[in-house]
Amino acid sequence: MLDRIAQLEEEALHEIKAAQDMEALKELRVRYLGKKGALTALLRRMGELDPEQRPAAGRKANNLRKKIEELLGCKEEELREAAAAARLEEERIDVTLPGAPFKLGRKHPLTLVLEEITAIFTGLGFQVARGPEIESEYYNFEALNLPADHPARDMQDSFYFTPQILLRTHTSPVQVRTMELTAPRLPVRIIAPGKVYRRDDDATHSPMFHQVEGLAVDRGVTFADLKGTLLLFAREMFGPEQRIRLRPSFFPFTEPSAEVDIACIICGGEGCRTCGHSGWLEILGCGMVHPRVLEVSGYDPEDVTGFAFGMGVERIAMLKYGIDDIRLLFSNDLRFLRQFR
Ligand code: 2U9
Repeated sequence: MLDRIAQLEEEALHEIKAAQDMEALKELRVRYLGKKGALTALLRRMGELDPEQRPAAGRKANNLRKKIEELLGCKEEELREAAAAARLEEERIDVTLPGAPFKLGRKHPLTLVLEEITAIFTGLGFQVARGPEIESEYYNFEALNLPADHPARDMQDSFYFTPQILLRTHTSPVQVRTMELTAPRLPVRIIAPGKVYRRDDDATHSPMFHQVEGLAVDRGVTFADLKGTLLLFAREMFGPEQRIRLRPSFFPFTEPSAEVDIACIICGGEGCRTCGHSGWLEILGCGMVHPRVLEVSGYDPEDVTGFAFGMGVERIAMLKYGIDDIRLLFSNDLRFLRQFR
């Protein structure tokens, strides 16, 4: 009997060690420990032994059962780990491989131009001011010296919510609001970039477009300061050799007023189709802030003066990049948009 136990032990150890998978282990468990298993059969035959041999044989057989159970458990664990490791190896990710290419977007040409204009003026000490796109007729017209019978006030020319509330037609209300908050402190040096709205729609006009307006108020600000500032702007924007020309004009909110041209960037001033054979291209309007506008905004026109200017961002972008239809800027055609960096 003891020999048989020793033999079973050797067999079981060997077979468990050699088992390749869970299926084989299961089969071994049944073969040794199952109801009809070898060890079970052996235990049943204990009765055949002499009574004095039984305890020792029984202990041995029970120890072997425990040992086999332990070995099966260990082997099971071992097989499970090996299977998991194999699966990991199979699914291994090479983190050093280059990633899937990521398509970078780019800035809209209007954003590029707006940022460029902003950088030029912030470099001169102007601060960026903002305000609402839905405005009152007071800030949009009244405070800016646009009388009630001015054509810009016509229902046909602006977008009204009510007779008192409309989409701003320029960013000038921002400067009025800023002066109200700032007065009587000096100086005021701000630019107001943003969207504006007018009932216009053709190759060079869009019902929504962008302006950058500027305002400088202080004691002793002159027309020469205005001209110098705009010459510097033109040279930063269109090249260091740029020349500008000022022509008298009229705006209700400035006096005197002027329109500013640069030498044609296509022909250099020779005359071509782009400049209508004049050699000059209009880029912005400007003037000295009207005393009434200073006054309603909280400044004493006897004490301070100011200059102001306004430009359409779309117009600057169209000139700079040679774009002939404003609608290209708003139609989201990637073939067009991809050209700008
Ligand atoms: C305040 C006082 C004065 C802003 C100015 C212009 C001249 C001008 C146009 C350019 C093309 C509008 O986009 S456009 O159609 N603007 O010519 N704008 S002076 O003057 C101001 C603004 C605010 C308080």
